[in-house]
Amino acid sequence: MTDQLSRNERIKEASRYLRGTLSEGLGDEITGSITEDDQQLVKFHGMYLQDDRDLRGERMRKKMEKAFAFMIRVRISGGVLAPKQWLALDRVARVYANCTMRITTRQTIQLHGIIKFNLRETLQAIDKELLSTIAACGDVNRNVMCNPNPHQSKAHAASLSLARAISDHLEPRTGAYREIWLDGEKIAGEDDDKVVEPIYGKTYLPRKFKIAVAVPPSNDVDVFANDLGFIAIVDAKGEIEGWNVTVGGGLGMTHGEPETYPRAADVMGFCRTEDAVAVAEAVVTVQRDWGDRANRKHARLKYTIDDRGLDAFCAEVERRAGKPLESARPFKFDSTGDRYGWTGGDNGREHLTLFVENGRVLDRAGGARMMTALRRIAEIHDGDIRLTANQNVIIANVAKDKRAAIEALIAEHGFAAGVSALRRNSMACVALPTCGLALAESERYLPDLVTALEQRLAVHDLADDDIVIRMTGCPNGCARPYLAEVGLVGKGPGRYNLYLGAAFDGTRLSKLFAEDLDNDGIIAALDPVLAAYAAERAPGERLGDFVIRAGFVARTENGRDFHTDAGAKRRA
Ligand code: SRM
Ligand code: SF4
Repeated sequence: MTDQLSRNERIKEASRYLRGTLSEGLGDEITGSITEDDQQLVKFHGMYLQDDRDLRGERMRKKMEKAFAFMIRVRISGGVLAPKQWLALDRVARVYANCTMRITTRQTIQLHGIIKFNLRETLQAIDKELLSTIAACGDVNRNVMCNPNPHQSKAHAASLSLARAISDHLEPRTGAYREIWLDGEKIAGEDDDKVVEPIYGKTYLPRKFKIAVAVPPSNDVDVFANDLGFIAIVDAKGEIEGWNVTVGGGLGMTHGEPETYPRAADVMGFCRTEDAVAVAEAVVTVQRDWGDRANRKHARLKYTIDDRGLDAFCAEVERRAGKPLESARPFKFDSTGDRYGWTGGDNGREHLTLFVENGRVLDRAGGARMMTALRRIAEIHDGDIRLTANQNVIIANVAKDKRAAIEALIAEHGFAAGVSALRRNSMACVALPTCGLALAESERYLPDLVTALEQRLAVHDLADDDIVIRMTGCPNGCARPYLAEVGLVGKGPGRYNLYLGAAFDGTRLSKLFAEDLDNDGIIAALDPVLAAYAAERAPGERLGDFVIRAGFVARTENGRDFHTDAGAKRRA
């Protein structure tokens, strides 16, 4: 069997718990890069080696090394930061990175453009504020997401504490992070699996692993996109009764390879709060032992479950957790979006959700200066700052006497203006120029496409309708396009596949509607659909439901039927 293992398995096995030759590579002054094996290992430390793809051609012509720099992703369970922590990340972004902060679709912050020689200082500055980047990437459990909505204070507090408990429990224990990036101190006796990594072992998981905690009616964490999810079941008094457990979500696929597909998670059962961490560990260890370690394209939990069957998987989880799951309880989601503007909480404090287009926090030349505004808000704010899975920011738990000052800062820095319904429901992944896997633009293009679509929506009298639109630069699905009512997925430079028919509440995946479209092609393909929606929809019917009823696309039930399209599509 061993000779079938993927290359990454060998790298992990030989790495001495994620050390590899990272320390030596950091000291190599000849290059801004690190070795190929270390590029895989450094992900477990929350970093990716990238290069500026806008500069590739020019540097190649000049026979220069690529413009290498690192992206680092911070580990922030549930997306909650103290203002001091925000200020530290803001400073690091301005001193060591590219003067922007990027709120991600998993409630954390990425900093781009950090050169190798500044990595240690950057991570030390982050560590000082009790934050780290360990396991923000890599074949381990990542940042655990959690509903950030502070107006349901009790349920939110319980879900945040579960997210943190799971995150802490599943954090890698290796001393490599501290040793390489922080104080250089070697931990004695790091050679016994059971001591060093009791949950993961030497080779960690077969692939990345993602967990989210949702609090209905909001599915703002897109719980069904996660390997493992917990859905809060809340009683009439707002107390948590326990959690429905979901398994097997994941969105990545490869164009032209139908054996890869996005999949929405199944609801597996219900557990009590006191058992939830044990259930999480059991799910993780079954995937550790049953997941495919030969083919990384088939290594996510979604494939393990489809190969073995949900019943067999559930039985093994129950055996390892030492307790059967109860039957799942009824729940209902109503949307995946954020509630913008001010909301009140159970605790008398107020919360302000601000739209951040595609999560990019920066000062725009001649435009809104969001980075400065948020810094100045963090300087006076004594509540917390929450990141949403829709790439937005919440100034949470604002004391009554601070509200006016916060509003004044927002107005002063020019981002008080409202945005259209389509834009506030839009999300794009990073893509070019930093993402090495991008086939097309995303973050730099979606805002313009939205502007063009706003005009078409106005013509059809749909300007005020909430329609979820998401774009990615490749089929990996980082902005969760297959769970958007309108999903656009990069196919090649300037070309996109168009997916329709996902549910507004994030419970159903979409279906391919049209392929290989350029900007005009996207508008031409969508316009008749929007016209039909305006003319024929039933009261309250969402676009994602309408396109199925009207015959534009077939319904996707889960994942294996994602690439099948029963019946001819309706054309206008
Ligand atoms: Fe992602 C890889 C960015 C959320 C599925 N993702 C990448 C990399 C690291 C590219 C790489 O491997 O070299 C991208 C870095 C771009 C850059 O320059 O910053 C990247 N992913 C992102 C972020 C920043 C998108 C964003 O615009 O916010 C999100 C960071 C989340 C975080 O804070 O942890 C991000 N990625 C997601 C999601 C959404 C989610 O988790 O809810 C998905 C789909 C869900 C899933 O995992 O199935 C996602 N990313 C992927 C995949 C495909 C995985 C698969 O199973 O096939 C890859 C490629 C891979 O792993 O091989 C990938
Ligand atoms: Fe990069 Fe593709 Fe993810 Fe976009 S979806 S950030 S292009 S890996």
